[in-house]
Amino acid sequence: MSKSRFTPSGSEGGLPERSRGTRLPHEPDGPAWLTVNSPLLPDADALSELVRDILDRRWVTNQGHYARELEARLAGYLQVDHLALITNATVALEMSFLEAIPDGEVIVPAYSFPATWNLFFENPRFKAVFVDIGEDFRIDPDAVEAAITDRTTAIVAVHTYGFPCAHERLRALCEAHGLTLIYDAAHAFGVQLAGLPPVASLGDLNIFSFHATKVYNTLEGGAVTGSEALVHRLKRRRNFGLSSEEQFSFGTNGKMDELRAAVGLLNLPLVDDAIAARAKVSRYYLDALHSETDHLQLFPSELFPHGGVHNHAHFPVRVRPDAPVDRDGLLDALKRENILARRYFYPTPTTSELYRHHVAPGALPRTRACSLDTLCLPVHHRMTEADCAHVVDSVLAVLSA
Ligand code: T4K
Repeated sequence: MSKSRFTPSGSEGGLPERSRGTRLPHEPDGPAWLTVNSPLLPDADALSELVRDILDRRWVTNQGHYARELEARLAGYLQVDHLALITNATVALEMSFLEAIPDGEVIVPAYSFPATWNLFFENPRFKAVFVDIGEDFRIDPDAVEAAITDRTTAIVAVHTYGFPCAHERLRALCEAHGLTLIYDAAHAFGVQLAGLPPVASLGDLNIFSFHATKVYNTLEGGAVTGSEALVHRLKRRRNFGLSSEEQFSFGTNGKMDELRAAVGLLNLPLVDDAIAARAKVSRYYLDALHSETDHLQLFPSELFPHGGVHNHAHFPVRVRPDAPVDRDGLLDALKRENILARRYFYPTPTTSELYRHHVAPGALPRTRACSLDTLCLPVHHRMTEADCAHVVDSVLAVLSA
């Protein structure tokens, strides 16, 4: 019996088997789940060979052979001249904010992962000004414009789910008001919109996550792209601020070790096939769920942008108010079928006690709505057609109840 995967070389015909699923670390003897994501991993023998070489060299971190090689190859893949590899995207964001944003107010969407804004609350140099998103999850440029004051120093925008922001509007606002533009591109590896430069070269700085749950990963990891001068300063900052044995400025430890760089090098040639496999999952869902648009809002033109390249990092759906269940009802029903969808992003500052002093009651209505009605369905390169059918059948069973 064939066990085809959604890989370019695999046969797609007749897919009776489901993939084996994932056991969660806190449920070692529990069921295998069809998870929202699954890490892209290299061949074990190929990795062992690189691990042996790293051990032979006895140089295991601090800009070693593999980290330098990966930095060069990623710059090529993302079509930029300057890239710094960082230990994870959270540290990369924090370093970028400290290095590139003057003291003042920073406009940032409340609909994101806490890594996007946490530093602004813990560092007195900054004040976060939350703004709302549009119906398509991306920061609303009109809300940004309305939030600019003479204390504003930067806009931090997020290419949520890999859907690129309204870049031309944001860039024009930054130029008009002298602001720094930083993109949290954690979800946007390899994305490109028709008529625009690659996503890695849109912002003054662009931060990517290479966490295991991302389209491309180094287990944990991240990178920053930007101008030669800024990337140079960030390379110094990731090494405690040291520029020589005797000279230092402010910094942290943001380096990537050789083992993770080796994983990254082996994963890079696999990523295009993985994205193609993800695209097939998206296409399957869109085709199978399009008759349910009274109950679910889908995002076909964001997932398959005309003339552009998307990476299928996530497959978000919004559960409409007149659906027979709400978002959490759908989440629970899928769990009963061993499908682990995720509420990215929930909570947000509109639904979390922690930020109650920073969000006025009733403010940011679209952020609040999306955090309560959005669910990300499983999408990853290991899913079989039978996995997709299981998800779709489970969703339809709930919606037609
Ligand atoms: N900016 C944005 C917009 C972000 O979304 C993120 C992170 C960041 C910045 C910061 O990036 P990093 O500092 O992490 O580089 C995950 C990730 O940990 C996080 O990276 C990600 N965004 C966030 C949206 O999701 P959880 O709590 O959902 O992860 P977890 O452990 O529940 O994993 C999700 C699913 O993935 C599991 O159900 C199964 C699968 N999985 C996960 C891991 C770790 C595996 O199959 N194998 C694994 O090893 O946070």
